[in-house]
Parts: sequence; structure tokens; C-alpha cells
Amino acid sequence: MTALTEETAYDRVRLAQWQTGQARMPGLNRRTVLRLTAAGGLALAAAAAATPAASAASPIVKPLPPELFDVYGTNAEMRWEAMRGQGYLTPIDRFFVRDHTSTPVLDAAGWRLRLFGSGLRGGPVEFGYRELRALPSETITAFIECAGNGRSFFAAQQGQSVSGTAWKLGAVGVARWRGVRLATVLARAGLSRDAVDVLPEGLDPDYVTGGVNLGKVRRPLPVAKALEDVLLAYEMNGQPLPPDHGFPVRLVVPSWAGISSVKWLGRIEVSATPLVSPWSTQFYRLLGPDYPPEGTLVTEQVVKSAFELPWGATLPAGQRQVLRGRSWSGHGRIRRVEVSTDGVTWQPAKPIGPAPDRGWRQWEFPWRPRTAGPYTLRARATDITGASQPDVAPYNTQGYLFGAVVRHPVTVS
Ligand SMILES: Nc1nc2c(c(=O)[nH]1)N[C@H]1C(S)=C(S)[C@@H](COP(=O)(O)O)O[C@H]1N2
Ligand SMILES: [Mo]
Repeated sequence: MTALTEETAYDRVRLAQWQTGQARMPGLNRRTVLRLTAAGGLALAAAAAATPAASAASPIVKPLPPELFDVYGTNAEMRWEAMRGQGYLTPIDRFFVRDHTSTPVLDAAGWRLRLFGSGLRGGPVEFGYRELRALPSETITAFIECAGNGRSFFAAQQGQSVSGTAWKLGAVGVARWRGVRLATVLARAGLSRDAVDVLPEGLDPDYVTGGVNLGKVRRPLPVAKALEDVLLAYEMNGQPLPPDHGFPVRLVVPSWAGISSVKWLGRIEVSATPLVSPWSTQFYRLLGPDYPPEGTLVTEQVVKSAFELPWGATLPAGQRQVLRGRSWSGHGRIRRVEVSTDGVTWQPAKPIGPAPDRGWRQWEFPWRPRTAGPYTLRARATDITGASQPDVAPYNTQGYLFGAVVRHPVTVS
């Protein structure tokens, strides 16, 4: 088995193989792909960025009350003030939703997961919902975060225009996921030593953008990551997965960009030859002047922090109050958080609650603003790898991985 654990190497190898015709893109024929390439990835990305016109029926099933969510077409982000007073986990009623098209309402009884491909020793293997639930289960606490979370701050803080949904910081949530390890299912399906990539695919409608049908939402994972810590989840916070979050079964790929955590899982191709998809060659790549011409694949999420406060909150002058927030990183747990209320001096925030590896860290910071007026709050975290939050996030055309310190405006009166 080729163990491409090192992500940069994995990406470099796959992209070169794709360009020289050695990697396959299942679900698209070569002509469509060439047309896409000729049209240019950027045009495609810009088309994808257009927010769909509001339609009568919501593409999202669960209620999206305005005190909990900001809605952008087929996507809804959590308002951070909705986490104030909550426990460690993000309750389902406020967990963000990112749908490429719309939430399909599926029936567990008729659901099948099909594994197939040259990376299996035998023919295709299918699992039903009950069969999957009968396999040994595992529960993990992990965040899922959209790679575009924080994207609006490229424009708001850095004056840079980027394509895609203008999320603030609410395209992230932490849940307890219960399910079966992908490693277990792959072993039962007869994983071959030659397998290099798996390609999980959703059952939601085909994704059509810029007049091109890109097929089912799907993104390849190297076998090494698939075997490491990926879960086929059927429960979220102790309940069956809700429709919007992938019922009956979704992938949870801890620490990696949300796109890897394919919802409404229907098929997984297991391949002895390299695979790519538009979600690895066009979308979720860092492109721009500071990157190599072919760009860099987005995998692990970067360090971020958010205050559990409304945007533009009003806070009382002359009173001691406790600011609260959370920080997280795809590279590992958070080691330190600092807060600044004047943009000059930084003081440590006090960590509270648990600190699981793939979740977030809650913290608090007492503050007594003496004078009325506008203030800008800043929080800056550092993870165990030493990665921290810069003042400026590296620009990329599609606005992924905004990890810079966010300037949160409040008014003291
Ligand atoms: N099948 C399918 N899986 C999907 C998506 C999708 O549109 N279809 N969106 C992806 C993206 S971009 C993100 S960020 C996460 C969001 O998960 P959530 O909606 O449960 O918060 O799901 C991922 N899995
Ligand atoms: Mo995403």
C-alpha cells in the first residue's frame, strides 16, 4: 500500500497524475473535464459563488430562526451569540448547514452503502442501515468546519474580493458523533494492499454550476487518512443524524475541511489507482499569486477563535463582565488563547471545560470597560503545533482558511 500520509506529498503526486492522465475522475467524462479546464477554474468558482435566488421551499429541512442563523441560499451559519450559555457541544438546532443543492429526505430502511472498485480484493459489497449499526461502534467529539468559514473577512478586514459564500465565523460546530470506523467497513469489504484512494459520494442531487453538471458531491481521501480516524456516523449528539446533517449516514473526517465529511453517503469507490474530483482539482484548492500555479489542496483547518457575542454587541460601561469564546484548530488542540480589547495589549484568557483533541477550547475573559464608546475585541489562539493566528490571512481567490485574528466590533454604553 502506498502510504501517502504527508498531505503536501499526496496532493503533489495526485495532481501530477491527474494532469498526465494517470489519475481518474469518476463521474465526469474527459470531454467535460477538458471543457472545464479550458473555461478556467476561476470562472467556475465565480459561478459557484452566486447565491441562488430565494425560492419558496427551503433547501434545508430544520427551522432556521433568525436568532440562531444567518441564511445564505442553501447554506445557514450559526450566530455566535447562540453559543452563549451552551455547554461544550453545538446543539443540533443551531449547527450550521452547508448544502451544495438541497437536503434529501432519505429512508433508512431502503438505504444501502455500496463499496466497489479495484482497491477491493473481491467484487462490490453492500451494507444496509441495520447491518452498519450492528458493527462495533465508536464515539468521537469533533468539529466540522467549512473551509470557507470566515471568508467575509477577506473583504471586510483585508479589502480583498474572493468568491464563495460570505460566511462570518459561524460555519463551524462541535458534536459527538457515533458510528463505525471507515477502517472497519473497509476491512469487511476486503480492502486490498494495493488500494490508494477512497472516493465517498453523496446521495443529494447532482451539483450543477456554470452550466456544467459536476455530478454527485464527492472528494477523494487517501487510504492512510481513511484508516486513521474517519467515522461513518449515524448519530449526532446522541440522536439519529438529522436530515440536514446527512441522515442516515455521513462521513466525519476530523480536522479536515468540511467538504471531506460527505453527507448522505451512498457509495464509496475504493481504488488501486489514484482518484480526483472537481472538489480536489478546482474547489477547495488554495489558488492565487502566493501559491504554485496549480494551487495547493485544502486539508487541515487552520486556527480560529470566536466570541460568543452578537456582531456589534452593546455592553454596559463601568461594570465587570465576562467575555466568553471558543478556539479550535485542525492541527491539534489549543494551547493558549489571548484577548485584546485595545488592539495593543494582549492578556491570557482563562481556559474552561474539556479540551478534546479534535474539538474546540472554551475560554473566558473578565472585562470592565471604563468609558463608553466603540471598541474592537480580538482573540488569538495558539495550538499545540505552535500555529497561531496572524494579523493578515494569506489571500487565495476562493477565500478559504481565513485564520487571521477577527476584529469584533462592540459598543460600550
Ligand atoms: N453529500 C454532500 N456532502 C456534503 C456537502 C454537500 O453539499 N453534499 N457539503 C459539504 C460541506 S462543503 C461542508 S462544510 C459540510 C457541512 O456539514 P453540515 O451541513 O452538517 O454542517 O458537509 C459537507 N458534505
Ligand atoms: Mo464547506
